Formats: sequence, structure tokens, C-alpha cells
Amino acid sequence: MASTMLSLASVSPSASLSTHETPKGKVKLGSSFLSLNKGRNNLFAKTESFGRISMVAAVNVSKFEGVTMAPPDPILGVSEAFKASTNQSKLNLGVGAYRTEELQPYVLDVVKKAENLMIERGENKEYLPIEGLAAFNKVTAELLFGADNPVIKQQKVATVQGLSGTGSLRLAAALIERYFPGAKVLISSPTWGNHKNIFNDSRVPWSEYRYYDPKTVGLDFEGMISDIKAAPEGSFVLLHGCAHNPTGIDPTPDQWEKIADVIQEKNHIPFFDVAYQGFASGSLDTDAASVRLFAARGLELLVAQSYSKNLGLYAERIGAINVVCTSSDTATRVKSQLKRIARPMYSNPPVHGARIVANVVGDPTLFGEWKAEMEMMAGRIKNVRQKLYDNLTAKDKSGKDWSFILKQIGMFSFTGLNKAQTENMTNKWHVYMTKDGRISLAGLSLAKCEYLSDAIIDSYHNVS
Ligand code: PGU
Repeated sequence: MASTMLSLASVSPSASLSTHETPKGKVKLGSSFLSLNKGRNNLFAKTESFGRISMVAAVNVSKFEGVTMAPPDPILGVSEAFKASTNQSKLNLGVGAYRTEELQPYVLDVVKKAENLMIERGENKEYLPIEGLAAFNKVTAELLFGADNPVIKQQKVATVQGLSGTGSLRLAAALIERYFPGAKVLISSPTWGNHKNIFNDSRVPWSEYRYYDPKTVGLDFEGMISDIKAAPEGSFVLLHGCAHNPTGIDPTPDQWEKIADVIQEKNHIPFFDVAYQGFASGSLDTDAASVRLFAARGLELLVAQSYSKNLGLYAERIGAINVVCTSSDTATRVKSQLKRIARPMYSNPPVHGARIVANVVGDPTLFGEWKAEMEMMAGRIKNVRQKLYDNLTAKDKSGKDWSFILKQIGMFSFTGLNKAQTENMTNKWHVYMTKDGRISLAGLSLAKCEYLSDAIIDSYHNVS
């Protein structure tokens, strides 16, 4: 039904809204900016002026007419497509989320015990302080650096609870945008796709450093070093603390030392993303070695942490941002600014996951049980990795060397399949995976390894 309405919106700019054109086609409304698309999506463009009163020919026009359809997320969109499939053989190897051998989600026993403790104690649901739960912030920094680390003892770390790894990275990005205007963040090529979104939305410029070498299916160490060296002095260098996503390839301890050398030489600031502590090697300490190496050099650094994977707390959104400073005084000021950034973003963080982490890490018995469960999860992934390799080697008669799969660590395998091949995996074999060729081995069972091998061999050899 057509409807016509009279609008006073454009009687005169000053009579309705206090607006004015800015050079970039943006209209300032009070102190915020509203982007108005020119042409057909612009509601204002539909306005015809009749002297001081304007007619708007609005034929059931939505105020959101100019909003275009966003593309599906390259990772979480895969889960949506998987859910929509009715095929019996379907396999979700997209998102990095741990499944049991029966391909069911897994809630850790220690998490259930920690939740029971919360009920027994009759914990309330009052707001947390802006910086989060104090008991959580204490244990999370200790877990990362080690309780005896001088940076902890000397209170040089500003720790603020964040909305898991993503939210913690976002807080850090906002801090960089505010206090290091124009500074660039260097990210690995490739990296977890959301890194680019986080820095784009935070208006922090970024560029890539070489990381993966498809020829060796390994680390392009020379390329990495020379790109970090070539970056403007004082850049932030984003590093995956362990279990690099998506490649599953980490620098060796010796290479970490050399990376630290060049970062130090160039006065860069290391910025770690630690989303898999304990999941790479099965040991929390081993997986924190890269971060501790940088801290031991007395460098200032940022570390975002996540408990999505290692405690299976995906939906609880629990993690932290840690900023190691040269003095406790600086750390106090940095923390105050992180709080200031968090307050208008989400006010204060959720309590449930924070209490779980605080209860598990803070209790020696539960902590020991957690380590055993993490080893079990990391062990299951290693078994699946081995079985997949065995099946590929036994079934593929072309002589292709699949041993790179065994060299990769963590939840993922970077198969080297190209976009067309991954599409074959999904369309023909109902194997849901990201288009960069990554598969999450955490979503694979021993029973499904043979089926997956058939799908990979077919896609690899029969699709170019
Ligand atoms: N950093 C890296 C390197 C990650 O791989 C992930 C999760 C995160 C941070 C953030 O995880 P949080 O849940 O916010 O703590 N990556 C997974 C999960 C799906 C996604 O893209 O968020 C993945 O499949 O790559």
C-alpha cells in the first residue's frame, strides 16, 4: 500500500536537526557522525523541496533502506551453513571448538565442579567492578607469566578482565588507537580472520608480515624477520603465543629469541594473542614460554588471553588483557585507561566465567584436574591428527607427502586446499570448513578420519 507523508525533516537544517556537511559526505549530528549514502539509498535524496516545507514520497520506505546485506562470517558463518545442512555425513570442521569422539560439545568436569562451588557458596549476581573480578585478574596473570615472575611480584602488569580473547584484543586496540595515534599493528599472513576486523573497527592501521611459506608448508622465518625489521619503529607486532591460527606452525624457541631481538632492536611493542594456552603442547607453562621470554627481557608488552578453548568456556566470554609496563605506577595508569575504554563499551564484564576460572585456577585440586583434562583434549586431537595422516598416506597413491600435517600443532590443520577445493569438500562431501583450507581437528573423530581422507584426496587431485 502506497502512503505519502509530509516531513518537516528538511524544513531547514537548523529547524530540525543541527546538521552540516563535512568534506567526507558525513553529516554531523551533535557530536556523532552519521554516514549518509548518496543516491538511491539516501532517504534525504528522496525529498523534494517545496519552499520551506518538503514532501517525502515514502512508499513504505524503511529508515534502514541504505543498510546493505553483510557477508556471512568466514568462520562462524560455516557453523550456520553446517546447521542448515540435512546431510547425514556432514562434518563441521570450521570453528575451533572441541568435540568429543562422539562429536558432541564437551563441558569440562572441573567447570561443573567450579559451578557447583558457586551454587554452594550462594554467590550473587551483583555488578563486577569495571576491571572485572579481582580473583580472576590475579590468577589469569599468574597463569600467563608464572606466579613468581618479577613482573607479577613487582606489580608491573595491568590486567583487566575482557569479553574473552576477542573483547580483550578490542580493548587493547582501543588503547593503541587512543595513545599511539597512527601506530601500525603488524599481523601475520595469514592470521585469524577477525584480527583484521578488530583493528579496522578500532581504526588502527595494520599491515602484514610474511609468516607461512606454502613451498615448505612451514614458517617463512626470513620473510617474517625482514618484514618486522622494515616496519616503522615503534610498531605493534601481533604474535600468536602458541598454536598459530590458522597454520598450526609456531616458531622454535631459538626463532622466538631472534624475533625478540629484532622487536627490541626496532623499539617495537610485542602484542601477544594467547587463545590456546595448554592446547598446543598440553602444558600451560610450555605454551606460555614465548610470552615469558619477552617479559624476561624487560620489554613492555600486551597479551590478550582467552579461556574459550582451554577451559571450554566459549559462550561465557571470559578472557583478559594484560599490559606489562616498566613500573607499577605506569601499570596503574594504563589500567585506569583500560577501564575508561571498557565503561562506555559494555560497562563491566560478566561474572560467571570469571568465577569458574578463579575457582579452577585458584584451587590446587581443581587446577590439577584441569591440567589432566586439557592433556586429554590435546591428546585426542593428536590422535586424530595421526590417524588422518595415516589414512591419507595409505589411501593416496600419488606419492604426495602428507607429513606436514604431523608438523602442525594445536586444534587446526592447514591443509593447503584452495578455495575451489574447499568448496568441493563442502558441496560434494558435506565437510564444512573455512575457505582458507583450514580444518579444525578438534571437530573430527577417529571414526570420521577415513571419510575425511577420501574427501581431501578427491578434492586435492580432482579439483584444480
Ligand atoms: N585469537 C585467536 C588466534 C583465535 O583463534 C580466537 C578464536 C580468538 C582469538 C578469540 O576467541 P574468543 O572466543 O573470543 O576467546 N578463534 C576460533 C573461534 C571462532 C572465531 O572465529 O571466533 C576459530 O575458529 O578460529
